[in-house]
Amino acid sequence: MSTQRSVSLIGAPTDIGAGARGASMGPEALRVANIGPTLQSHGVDVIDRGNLAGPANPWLPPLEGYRHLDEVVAWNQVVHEAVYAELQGGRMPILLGGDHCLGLGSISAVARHCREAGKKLRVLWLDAHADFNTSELTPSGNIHGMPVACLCGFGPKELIEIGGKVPAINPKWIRQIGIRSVDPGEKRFVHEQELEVFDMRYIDEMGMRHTMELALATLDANTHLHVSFDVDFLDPAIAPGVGTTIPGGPTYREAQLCMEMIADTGRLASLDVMELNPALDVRNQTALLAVDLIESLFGKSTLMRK
Ligand SMILES: [Mn+2]
Repeated sequence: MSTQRSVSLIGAPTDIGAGARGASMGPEALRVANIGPTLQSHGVDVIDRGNLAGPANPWLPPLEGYRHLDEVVAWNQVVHEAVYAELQGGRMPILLGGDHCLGLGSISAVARHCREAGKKLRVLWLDAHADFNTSELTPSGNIHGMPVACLCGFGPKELIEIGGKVPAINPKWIRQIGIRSVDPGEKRFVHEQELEVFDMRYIDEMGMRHTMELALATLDANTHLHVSFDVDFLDPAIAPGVGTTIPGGPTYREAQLCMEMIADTGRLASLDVMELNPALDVRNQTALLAVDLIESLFGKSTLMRK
């Protein structure tokens, strides 16, 4: 069993859904950190599709609970089409974000592909935040805090309908890992919708190994595994280059174990690498770390395993 060996890199250079500027530079920072050649060195066939294009960031205040809604819709549509096209072509899309609002375009495309191919879908959401806000619950109006809610059918019509089925996914297909910052109203909604959340308290008490065993349980040969990796998942001590750092995230070793256990399933079929913000990084260290972790997702292992 091995992870797909044909990969397409898709850059989405925008910070349209974020509360800080700079994630628009994420794709280039990942390229500077050698994401393509690094995957190639593990025998992966890599095509870099370059960057998608979409509207500029007008940097306006929220309107009726949403910031930049029209532009967020436009970006998610192009992301959806690009990710869907790669899956149809039998390649694994790796979305280089870009802020996490684009997880909607990406995962709605994955869900559409799975519906048509008769596959089951499991989504691992690695993040400090649940990203389960709605316009009524959000304190900020930043849509990068809403993609999971939108995927589950809660959000503006133009967004939740991307992909042609509402809801795009069932909350039962999601496992959230690393969560440590949830707004009060959002917390109630997470419980109401019965999202399966392995928060940092759970990881502290039970360990990353047990967490990942549960998050990856019941995958079978017909399961498409999608990983949506928000770089703010990581502890800010090792990953300063994000706009929404929250203390108390997974350490380097915990993050590696998380990625290695995903790799061991052999089921990884699509990936988002989101919220990397080079404007806040230190000598590209967060991009280099992200690439190091992605290598582990593709089966780089420490020396004792053959
Ligand atoms: Mn996120």
